[in-house]
Amino acid sequence: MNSYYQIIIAMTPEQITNQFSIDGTVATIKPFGNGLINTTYKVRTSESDAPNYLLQIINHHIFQNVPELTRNIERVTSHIREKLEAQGAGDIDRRVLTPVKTNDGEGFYKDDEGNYWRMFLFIEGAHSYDQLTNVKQAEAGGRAFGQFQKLVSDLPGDPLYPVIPGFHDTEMRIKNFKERVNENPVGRLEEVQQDVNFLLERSDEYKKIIQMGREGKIPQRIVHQDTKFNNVLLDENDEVLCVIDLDTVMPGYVCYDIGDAIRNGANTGKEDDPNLDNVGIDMELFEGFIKGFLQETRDILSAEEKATLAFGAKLLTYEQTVRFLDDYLNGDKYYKIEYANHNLVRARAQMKLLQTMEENWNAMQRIVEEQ
Ligand code: ADP
Ligand code: GN1
Ligand code: MG
Repeated sequence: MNSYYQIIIAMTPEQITNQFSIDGTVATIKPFGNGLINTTYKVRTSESDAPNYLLQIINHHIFQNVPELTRNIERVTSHIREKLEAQGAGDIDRRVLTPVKTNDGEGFYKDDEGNYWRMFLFIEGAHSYDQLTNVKQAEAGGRAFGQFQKLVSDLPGDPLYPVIPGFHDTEMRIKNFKERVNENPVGRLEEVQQDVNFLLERSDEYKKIIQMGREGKIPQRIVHQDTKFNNVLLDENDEVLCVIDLDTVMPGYVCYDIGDAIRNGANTGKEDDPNLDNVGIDMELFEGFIKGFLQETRDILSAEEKATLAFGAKLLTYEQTVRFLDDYLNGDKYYKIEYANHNLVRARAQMKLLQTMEENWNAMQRIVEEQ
């Protein structure tokens, strides 16, 4: 099987944009952003009064039910828009993603090669960062996902469709990982046996959240589930505009969102840092994320949920280590890679981050308790 991110595009970019109901004339279409899953382009129009657009190929190997995925995003974005309108908020086109329909009124266009395309209004004057540089940004990141949580907490109607079933179900991730280790499909196990042991020694500890959910101790909520800092758009003054990349918005537990935000954002190094000396939990950024998140969500979280927030950071870092190593053992099918052992470098950087969280565990818990 080929990798999930390899695509064949036979149509010209203009033939694609012609399928969508857009204003203005397309001037340029250029690759955009640093996502690991979808393929993204910025579409500029020539007229000064016509908007620019964001064009994406949805990775349908990963998101296998694109119609339901699209319906989730339509429900979530229109609910947020209605709430912002009711609150009298200004600048709404920059405060929530606006999906663009095809000429047939659909939310996506499927080409003859089987690629699923979609468009959003391009949010102007916004930027996202791959890495944070200060505590103000960490608080903004925490607030962004806290606000999102509040905005979607009263979404009416049926539960959202589980686009990737068990996305953060650690029990299932561990089960799949053990199977991959046993199968050793591309013969890479020997080289990573110590890393595998490190993860499996901890497997029971990280089943806790799924077990608490099953026992009814914490509620399922609508959560974002992919809370990387480059999925937050900020304005010129680094104030929050909105969160984007809504593909994984579905039922889950609240600690997933703050946990993944900290995993990604409160690291002194990069997610794929080859120099492990750079990698570690930055406790000031950790505190910033927790503070910003609780500012927005204090009133809606139960005491039990609040008590899971610091654990969420360890949990999502553990899970991400498992996911990167699993993909490495599987021959690099899921994540886009830039060089041969990129997934192994990523896994080891995440493992180092987890070790530093374990070392700082008491302080992490205290920070949450003091908020
Ligand atoms: P992926 O799932 O591959 O991460 P994203 O939806 O996050 O894809 O998009 C990739 C990048 O494009 C984001 O990190 C952000 O910088 C930028 N981006 C996404 N949507 C918009 C938008 N509507 N307006 C402006 N920039 C956007
Ligand atoms: C992927 O799409 P992107 O780059 O925001 C992944 C996340 C991982 C992240 C690691 C659908 O996020 O779960 O945490 O890479 N998204 C999916 O960088 O698997
Ligand atoms: Mg993204």
